[in-house]
Order: sequence, then structure tokens, then C-alpha cells
Amino acid sequence: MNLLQELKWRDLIFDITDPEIEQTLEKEKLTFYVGADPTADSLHVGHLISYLVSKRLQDRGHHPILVIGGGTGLIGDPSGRSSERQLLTLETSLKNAEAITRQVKNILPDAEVVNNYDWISKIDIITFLRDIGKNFNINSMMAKDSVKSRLDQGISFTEFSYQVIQSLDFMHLYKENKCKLQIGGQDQWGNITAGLELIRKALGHEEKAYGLTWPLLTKADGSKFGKTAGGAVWLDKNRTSVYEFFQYWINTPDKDAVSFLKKFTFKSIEETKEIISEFEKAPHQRLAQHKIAEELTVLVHGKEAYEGALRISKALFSGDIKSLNVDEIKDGFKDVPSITILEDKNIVDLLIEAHLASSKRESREFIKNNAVSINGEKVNDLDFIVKKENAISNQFTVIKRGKKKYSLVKH
Ligand code: 545
Repeated sequence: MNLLQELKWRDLIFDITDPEIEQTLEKEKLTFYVGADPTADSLHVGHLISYLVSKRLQDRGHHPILVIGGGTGLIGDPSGRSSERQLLTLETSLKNAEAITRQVKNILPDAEVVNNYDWISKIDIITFLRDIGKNFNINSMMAKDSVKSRLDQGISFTEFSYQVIQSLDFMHLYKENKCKLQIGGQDQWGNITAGLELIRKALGHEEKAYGLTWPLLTKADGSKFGKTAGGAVWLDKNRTSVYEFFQYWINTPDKDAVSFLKKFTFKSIEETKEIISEFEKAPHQRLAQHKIAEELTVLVHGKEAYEGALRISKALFSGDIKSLNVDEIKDGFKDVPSITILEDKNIVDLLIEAHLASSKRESREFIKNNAVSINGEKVNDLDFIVKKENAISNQFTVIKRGKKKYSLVKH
């Protein structure tokens, strides 16, 4: 399969600007680019796709430029938004740009990373309106989805002009880096084609450049990709722990597992097909989910961090809590209800305090029926005292009631 066919097989093509792209990607080693505006100080899993598609192109010999939009972030892309954005301050935009640069360099260590503030901030208004502006037609600018969908509600001149700035980036990279292809999500189609038109008008009809978009990420049940009850799944481990990141992928619904496996992993088509067939024979074993979680956690956080996350999930599954260190307990039990106790406590009372039993009678029942364990060990003694000195690192005691109910006791 050639590159474009493979991308189609993985459902990563929404549109291309020219069918010729298919052959060009086979014959030439292209320099291409993808941009991201630093609207936050971390990417989340929804933004990963840009860098995964870039990696696929890079693996076939093409050269990625990753544009961090320190400049465009100051303007605000109206694409895919129903209302005006809050302006970022220069300080925030540049600070976020730095944080995101670190993240993308980690994912694609061999890519060139540039910040468009470096050239956008140098353009003066007369050059902008004469040399750039003359190539734009207000009617076609208004026909772009990003603008058209906002005409009723209103759109500022600032956001209206965004497509001109992104076009300018494409032309800049075309001239300076021979960059001939821009890729992006389907919401970027209008901005990408605006750039192609600028290149054609300003530089001449013989100049060849291309655009390629992938479809918006969706989930079979209609819920939002990349979100959990706790909010977005970030790539920054201080916002979303490695264990939570890993767990997000492990929890991929069966209905999405095949599509995610194709889009998010770098196994060959053959191996992917084998995994799919194993998975479809025994979906309860969650082979596809494990492969996705393993590859993405290693890519974003490294092998060691992945192994830590795997250890937490195994310990929680088997109940072997004692094998975890304090940090692993904190990660693994982040979403589990917790209580703090100031002195050692009898187990019957503690179950009530931890909301694992509603009365002393019920509490005693659970204990007598062998349904309660402390740090992975069954407790059936009604006089058992939960002590700080027996806690994991003298800090945490994990109580489990029944198969799934947990409470984290902090001493
Ligand atoms: C800026 C300058 C350029 C080319 C592109 C840009 C960015 C582009 C844009 N892209 C989106 C984005 O989201 C915020 C990221 C938070 C850190 O706004 N104008 O920056 C998303 N992009 C990835 C995909 C996207 C897009 O980063 O293209 O479709 C989401 O999948 O929405 O010269």
C-alpha cells in the first residue's frame, strides 16, 4: 500500500486538495507542516493526531515542520467555534508556546519546531495590506465555513483576518523551507486552501503546494473524544497522571477499539489486522485496548512510566496493593473516595466513616463475610485496628469492600 492508501485505510483522510498528492508522496521527499495554537500550556489527546499523522509521513521519508502558533495564538482561529475567543496575552501565548514546544519535541524528536511569532511579529501594516491583503478577496474569505457560520452572530475583524495570517505562514514556509504540504484536522480546510491560493496568486501558477486533512475524531456513542468525567486528558503528567492517561486508552469502548488501533498505533497493517482478528474473537480480553494504551503511553511518557502505569493497574486488579509505592498509590487511587484520620481506628467504625458501610450492623456483616481487605489482605477480625504504623509508608491504607468498592485512608 502506498502512503495515501495506508492513511485512507486508517481512516485518516478527510480530504486532499489535489489527487496528484498520492503520486507526489511516493516520488518526492516532501517538507510538510502542521500548526497548533498555544491556547493552553499543554496539549491533550485530541491534539495528538497531528503528530501521529506527521510521524507516519516522517516514517516514509518526508520532513515535518511543527509550527507552534505563538503569533496566530494572539489572533484566535474562528474555525470550529461558535463564538469569539478570549484574547491571550503576549506573555501567556509565548509561555504556552514554550510548554507545547517541549511536548511536541518529545513526541517527534527529529522534527523541526518553529514559532510563527518570529516572522508574524515582524510584518508591518503597509506590507500586510499591500503585499498580502491584495491577494485576498473578501467574498471568498466570507465563504469559508469558519466565517460564514459566524455572520449572524458577528465576528471581529481580528478573527476574520485569521485565515490571512495562517496563509502567510504557509507562504513563508513555502519560500523559506520549500514546504509544499500543510496538514490539519478537517476544521483547518478553509485556512489551508486560503494558503494555497495565496501561494498561487503571490508566487505564480507554476508553484505547486498541497493540503491534506483528517476527519474529526469521534466516538461511537457520540461522547466527546479525549474527555473523561474529570475533564480533558492532557499530555502533561502533572495534569493527567501517566496512570490516568494509560487508563483512558484501556477504557476505550469495544466499538471504538478497531478505529483507534488503526489511527493511533504504528504497527504494520498486517500486524494490525492480526490484532483485530484476535480482539474480535475475544473482545473481553481487551487486546486492542492494551496495544493502544501501551503504544501511546510509551510514546508520550516513555517506557518506564508505561511500566509503572501497568504495575498500578495489575496491582489494582489482583488486589496486591502492598507492591505499590506511595506515588503509585496516589496515582492509582486519585479518583477513589478518601478520608483522613488523625488516630488509629477500629475497622468496624472505619468502614462507616469511609462510607463503605451504612451501620455498625452492616459493617460487622461485611467483615464476618470476608468481604473486607486492608492493603490487599482479608480482615475478618471485628477488633482489627487500622494503624498508621502498618500503613504503606506510614501514610496510606487502602480498604476494599466487595469486588470494587475502595476507600483510601490517609493517616
Ligand atoms: C496555526 C498556524 C498555522 C497553521 C495552523 C495553526 C493552528 C490552527 C488551529 N489548529 C487547532 C489548534 O488547537 C489548539 C491546540 C491547543 C494546544 O487552530 N489554526 O491549534 C487544532 N490543531 C490540530 C488539528 C485540529 C485543529 O492543533 O489541526 O483540527 C484538531 O484536530 O483544530 O500556520
